Amino acid sequence: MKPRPLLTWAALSGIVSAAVGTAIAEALALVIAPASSPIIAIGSVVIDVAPAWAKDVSIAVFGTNDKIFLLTLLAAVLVAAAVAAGILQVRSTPWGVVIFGVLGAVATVAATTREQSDPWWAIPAVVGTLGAVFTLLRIGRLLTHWQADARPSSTGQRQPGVASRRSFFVVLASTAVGAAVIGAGSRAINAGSLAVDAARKAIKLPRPAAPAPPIPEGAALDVTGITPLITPNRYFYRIDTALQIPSIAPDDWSLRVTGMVDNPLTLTFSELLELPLTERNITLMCVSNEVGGDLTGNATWLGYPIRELLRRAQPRAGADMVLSRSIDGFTAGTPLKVLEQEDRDCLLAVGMNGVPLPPQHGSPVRMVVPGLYGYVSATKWVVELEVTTFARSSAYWTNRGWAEKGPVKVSSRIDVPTGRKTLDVGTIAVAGIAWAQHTGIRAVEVRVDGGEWMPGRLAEPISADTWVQWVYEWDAPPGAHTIEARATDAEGTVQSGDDVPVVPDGAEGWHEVRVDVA
Ligand SMILES: Nc1nc2c(c(=O)[nH]1)N[C@H]1C(S)=C(S)[C@@H](COP(=O)(O)O)O[C@H]1N2
Ligand SMILES: [Mo]
Repeated sequence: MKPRPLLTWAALSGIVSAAVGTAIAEALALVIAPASSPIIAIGSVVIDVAPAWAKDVSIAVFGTNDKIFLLTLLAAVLVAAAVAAGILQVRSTPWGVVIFGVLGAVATVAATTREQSDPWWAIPAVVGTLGAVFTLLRIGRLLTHWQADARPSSTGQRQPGVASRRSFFVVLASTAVGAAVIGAGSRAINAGSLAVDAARKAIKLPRPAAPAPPIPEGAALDVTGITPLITPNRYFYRIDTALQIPSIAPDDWSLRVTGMVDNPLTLTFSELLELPLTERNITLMCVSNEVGGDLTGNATWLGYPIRELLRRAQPRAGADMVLSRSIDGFTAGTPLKVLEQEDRDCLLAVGMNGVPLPPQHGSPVRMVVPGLYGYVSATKWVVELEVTTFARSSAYWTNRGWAEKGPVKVSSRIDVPTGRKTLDVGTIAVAGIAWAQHTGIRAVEVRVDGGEWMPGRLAEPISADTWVQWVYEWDAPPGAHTIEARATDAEGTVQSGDDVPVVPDGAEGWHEVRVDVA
């Protein structure tokens, strides 16, 4: 009869073997490409194939921590598979090896089908899998020896099996520590890409040829708790499909203008910095922003007007869309007309609030388009502008059920009061922001308990491309109340009160806050 192996040790052998494979893969990804890491490649595939509702649910539940959730989920699946592999293997079946083989195959396919990948990207997954299998066989053998030594001999005496037990634990522990150190270290470097970070910090942004008009005196209202006019970079919302932030050294970056143009061109980073740059305050907005949500930010962007670049490339007749492509494969489809508009500052941005673009906001170059939601316009880590047609091409989110065109809808948000604590009877500042990028805001009104709409006071806008602060001085009587706000844009369009969800082209509805006054 075969001895019954200790399941716990078998399971642990499986986990350590998987850790070895993962560590080898991460270390090899250091030399091949950060995005060839099996964890990142599989996670990126999951993100790309996940249905649109899954994105909405995960953003709703985890907010900008949705990626940590996905990685945790993947780690849990890997650990479960490794436990199964370890247990099946010591039971003298080949199933442990088979499980690792399947995981390796999935990782290989994922890595070699990513944007920008080449056949070399298979190496981390393939060699990592071999490492995991080798470790599993070796530790499994040591475990079997120990178990065999510990079994009663034919004379009925138990052999102590001290030596075999010791070798099992020494190998298991040292392998685990080695894998942890190498794996965690490589992962940290892959995620951070230190050299690229240093190169980003060394970028010297030129002074704008066309500086942003000064912010008017009365643009910021003196109301505690209102959204600050400019969003500091570290508080700026981040939304993208990138499980690992692409790291592009400025010297390696270039932008190609391709497709239906008479004069295809390539622009390098140093060429871009030598062009006359424009600086503008522009409010960026995510289509997934719920009524009252915070997926929006306002920054001072520095960049080159995209219309100038298009003028050089000379789009052909019939083209009506620019498909901008990120280095990681994300695409956005922007109407060519919008990008060519003389009076709209669509930027190929290199600076954000006075510093080179932070990595998570698209370093070294991204697009910023006033008046369109980010998913159709604000491509980060942008490397190509393909001039094409809406009939011929479609972009990342359009392929997943979102609208082809994404103009920002006129909207407003109540920042204060928050409704979290009871307010004192008397004058209360109801205040917030309103936006209708590139059209501008004409009015914000407030009503209480479904009564008359009362005009709020608008701050001085920075420009039509930015949000504007507003306040309504409310003489609050005691009791429980519901406050609502609605904005009207400069063309007279009134913010809709219909309850419209974010899919497919942005939420509608009036933001409402319930307060208690005593
Ligand atoms: N490469 C890339 N660019 C992207 C995205 C993305 O997933 N990948 N998401 C877009 C979306 S949906 C939005 S709302 C904005 C958000 O920009 P931010 O993260 O700098 O706030 O980036 C846009 N650019
Ligand atoms: Mo977005």
